[in-house]
Amino acid sequence: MSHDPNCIFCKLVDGKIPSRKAYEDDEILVFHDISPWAPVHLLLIPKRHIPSMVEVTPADAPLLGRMMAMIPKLMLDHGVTNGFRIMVNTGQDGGQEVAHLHLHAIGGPRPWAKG
Ligand code: DGP
Repeated sequence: MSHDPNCIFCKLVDGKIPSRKAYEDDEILVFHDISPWAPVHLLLIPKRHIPSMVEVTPADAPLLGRMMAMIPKLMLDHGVTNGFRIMVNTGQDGGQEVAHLHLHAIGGPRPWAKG
């Protein structure tokens, strides 16, 4: 399915739910997470409805590669200069809450950092 009318992130793509956008092109939308874990917490999604990494096929590799490859510049543009974390929660045991593939890109001082 390329679009799921019941999916919250598809509604974000459609503009039916507002979001703080950081980047957008024909295939990809990047926006700020509503519950950030750190000073910069972006979500990168394909505009096409792919439920999770489980449904990704080899044909999606260029899209996923593009998403990964744009993260360093996005982080830098948001002032992140000391490293970041990329996370893709997948499925129930992977802690995925929204069933539309998304990459978390998290930068800045971390709540999980020791000391
Ligand atoms: P995950 O647990 O990996 O499925 O993360 C889903 C993330 O999506 C979670 O960090 C909160 C975020 N989120 C959920 N709903 C919305 C929304 O409507 N707007 C925005 N900006 N983020 C959302």
